[in-house]
Amino acid sequence: PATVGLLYPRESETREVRSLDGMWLLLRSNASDPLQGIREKWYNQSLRATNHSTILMPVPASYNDVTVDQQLRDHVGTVWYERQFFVPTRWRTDKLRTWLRFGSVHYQAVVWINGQAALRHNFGHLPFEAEIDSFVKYGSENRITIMVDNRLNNRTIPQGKVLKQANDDGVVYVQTYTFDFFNYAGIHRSVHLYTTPQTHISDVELRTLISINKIGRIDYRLWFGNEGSLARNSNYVLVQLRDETGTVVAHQINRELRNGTLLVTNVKPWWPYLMDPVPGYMYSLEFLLFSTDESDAEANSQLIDAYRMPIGIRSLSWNNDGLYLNGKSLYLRGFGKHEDSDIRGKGLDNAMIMRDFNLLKWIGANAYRTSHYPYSEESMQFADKHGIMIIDECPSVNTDLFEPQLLLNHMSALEQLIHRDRNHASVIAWSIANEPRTQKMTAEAYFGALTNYTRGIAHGRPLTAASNVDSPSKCKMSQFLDIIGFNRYNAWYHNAGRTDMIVSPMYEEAKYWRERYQKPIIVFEYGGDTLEGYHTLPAFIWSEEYQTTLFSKHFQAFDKLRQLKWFMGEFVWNFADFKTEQTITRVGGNKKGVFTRDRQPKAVAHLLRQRYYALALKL
Ligand code: GCB
Repeated sequence: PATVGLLYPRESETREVRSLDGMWLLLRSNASDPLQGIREKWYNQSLRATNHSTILMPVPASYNDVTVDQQLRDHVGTVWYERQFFVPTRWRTDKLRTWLRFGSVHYQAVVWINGQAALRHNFGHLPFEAEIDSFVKYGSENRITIMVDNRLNNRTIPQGKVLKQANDDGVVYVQTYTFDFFNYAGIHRSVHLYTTPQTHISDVELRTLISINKIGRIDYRLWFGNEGSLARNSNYVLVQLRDETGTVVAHQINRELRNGTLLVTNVKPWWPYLMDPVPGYMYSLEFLLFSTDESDAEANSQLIDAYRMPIGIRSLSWNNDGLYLNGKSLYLRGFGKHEDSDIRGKGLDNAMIMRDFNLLKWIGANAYRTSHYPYSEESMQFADKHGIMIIDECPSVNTDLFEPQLLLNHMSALEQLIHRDRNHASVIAWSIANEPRTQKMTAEAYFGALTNYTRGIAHGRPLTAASNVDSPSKCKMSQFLDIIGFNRYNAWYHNAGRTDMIVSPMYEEAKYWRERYQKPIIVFEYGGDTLEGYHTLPAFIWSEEYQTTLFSKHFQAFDKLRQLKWFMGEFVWNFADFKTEQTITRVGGNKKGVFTRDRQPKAVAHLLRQRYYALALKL
């Protein structure tokens, strides 16, 4: 679909990319009147020209924690953003197409260019774009206006409920939700303006494989904008693979234009961190679209479009006992994470991403789950580059009230996620949901249909999900999955304080899931809230000692489970502390982090580091 941003915008000799990040204007609509801006037609003029007061707001960032205004932090409904931009006349004279792309906006976005509705999108955490040539004024100033609506209802992914409540000032709308992270909103990731030629490469799909004799195989498929102008005898694509030094190691001239296969001898496979001295080896794959003069073939070729992308070459396979990368069985040492930090909320921050990857490597992890929504494209590129494997989760969390419109939206969220991330070497599985209410009867038909659909577009990856039903036999979803994941909080939500009740329940439960479904088993969440600097001896809940004891007991269970070939990995909840909605069970947010919210280690980090390195190096 035209509104789904597919290829990451990259500069080349035929493409320009401009950033629209920076300071935008923000205007909050009346809390009791989310459609105020539509009625008053705020898109028709600058927000400054309305008689409401605007503030400056950085993009990318969540708007909630930037100001000291409680109403903005807790706002339910719409806010409007605006900025000006220029489009050079040259883009028209050169007959370029102009695209506007949002990395993500949470949750619903409607975009106007110079007062004309240009695009809309309905999910957080996923990119969207549109061609905007017909809306822009070349060689002069343009205005972009966007309405962002953060309301979640029983058909959004994830679900929520907006309640109308009486308060001291009259009535107020309150957003409620059952998931355990703050519903940050705003323009969360970068905004780009970019160009392509009229005829251009519009989408790329890759699959890679490594055969025993060190031959790498890349199967690719291409799509083009303005496809009708291309013909077999007057166009071709030069496909070149370059290694990290820039040397062309494989190339091909493709006159079929659509599909092709590239073979690489002596390939350097993509390996996860600590599985090889050179993890995350990335080649660059280059697609050069040419037009030729029929009379003399390639000699007079003209370059039409050039697109280059990083690519890691590896094989991925699975069976009922495990997941295999380049033929080697994987044991995942990982985390559930969040995109969350002070002030910027869920706003993209490359320094934070870099810090997180440095910590992941410091601690010896090799994987994380993008709990509970797709993470930034930039972080996916980092994961490729650092050899960190990704369980890629769609934004469905605590799904309830399984009904047809929700199912369609859930399918769409998965389609958009897979479409965006299918070419990443780091992605080893799709997680279709976190803790849906799968004990309900209606969950069975829902997940049957959802997995059936997703399997058709899964692009060589297994399907998984995180279940938390208390008994495997009651889960109406797991029967449809390739890898069974479960979340369990022994000595926290179950038997708080009882670190003597971890090893056996964890071991027995994993075996129970296995017996029931005969699939590989992974623990996606375990942990306990811990206030950094709070020490108790003997260990007491919320102390650093308690977290350390709780982890070490889990390690005993995992070590027993590792003797069984189907046990695939252990993911801590959580990598770092993160913000939640206000509740009496959360002091300043969820504190189950191994790192604090500002990414410094708690005591348990050192213990986990010993374990993860020992596992990696098979000590
Ligand atoms: C869970 C959820 C996660 C929560 C966590 C907790 O099971 O999947 O989103 O943050 O428990 O700490 O309660």
